[in-house]
Amino acid sequence: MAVQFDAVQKGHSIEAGMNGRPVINWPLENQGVSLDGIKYALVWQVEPDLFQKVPDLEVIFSAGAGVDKILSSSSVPNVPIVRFVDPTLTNRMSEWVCLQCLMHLRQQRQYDLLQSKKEWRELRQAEAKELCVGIMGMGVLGQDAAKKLAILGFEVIGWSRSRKEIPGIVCYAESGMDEFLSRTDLLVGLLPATRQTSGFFNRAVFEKLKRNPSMRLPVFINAGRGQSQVEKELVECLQDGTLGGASLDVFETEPLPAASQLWGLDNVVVTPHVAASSDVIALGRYVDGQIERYESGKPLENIVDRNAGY
Ligand code: NDP
Ligand code: OXD
Repeated sequence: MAVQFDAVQKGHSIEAGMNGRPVINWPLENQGVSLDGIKYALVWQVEPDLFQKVPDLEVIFSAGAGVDKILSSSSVPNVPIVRFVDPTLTNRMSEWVCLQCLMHLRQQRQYDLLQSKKEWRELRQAEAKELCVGIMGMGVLGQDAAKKLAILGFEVIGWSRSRKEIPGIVCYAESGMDEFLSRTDLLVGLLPATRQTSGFFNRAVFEKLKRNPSMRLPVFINAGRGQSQVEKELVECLQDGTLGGASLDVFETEPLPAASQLWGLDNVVVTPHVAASSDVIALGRYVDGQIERYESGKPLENIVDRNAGY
């Protein structure tokens, strides 16, 4: 029996993917029901005392790829936490990242402005191969986006804690950060929210990016977590030309407050944390598959490293 706490999108049911496995939706349907004997929980947002109500829990499944909300709960028990890794999510993220890189390459925001003024004017057109996309966070999502951006013709480089070996993509580890930034026109953030990444994307980082005065560059594109960006400095950098533009799917505070200046800057794309929403049926199928593995004695996959925080 799996308990799904809050991972349902309205109108969709996780059960459709779960191969007949019984599911309790909590707390919507079962307030007051005992959760003794429940072994599996599927969670996204976590109430502070949630896990205390499930004494027999053996595995926690995250309804998303990120687990920061789960790890920030003070009551999280010492059981494996499995994050969601699935082609449906990975493909969606790569679509969003490629879309944003192409929008900035093709200066779509400026053409939108020209259209609003009924102005017929051609802007200088760079080719993808003239721009370097630097991806910070070369995990499941970063690597897939990197490969797809390379197919589109961009020069792609990557940076992560441990250096990766990916044909055709120059990869850096932590110590190579300054060189990585100095080569980057389009900076893509796909980092998890951890103690180490908190406030990471700040003025000091943006100032180290490659300068390219012929286009509105460099550009910051973030779909990792809002906690990794310092929005006050980001806004200032967008206003003083340190950054030529941004595409943001994640924010320090979500929903993005109406008072945020990010809503109104003309070269900033704002999307409401939808770059790669979890597909509910795929999520059900994934959790069912992992439970089947666990119950047949095989190791669970994509277990979170609690010390690293992702
Ligand atoms: P992974 O765990 O596969 O990858 C994380 C990457 O970040 C790894 O390459 C890791 O390095 C790197 N990393 C972590 N901490 C540091 C650090 N301090 N310094 C340098 N590199 C670091 O995660 P995913 O690719 O699956 O997902 C990434 C994040 O994307 C999620 O944690 C989530 O926050 C976000 N996300 C956002 C969504 C959205 O809709 N906006 C949807 C899904 C996910 P190493 O490889 O060495 O471990
Ligand atoms: C995730 C997300 O982590 O949607 O999966 O943010």
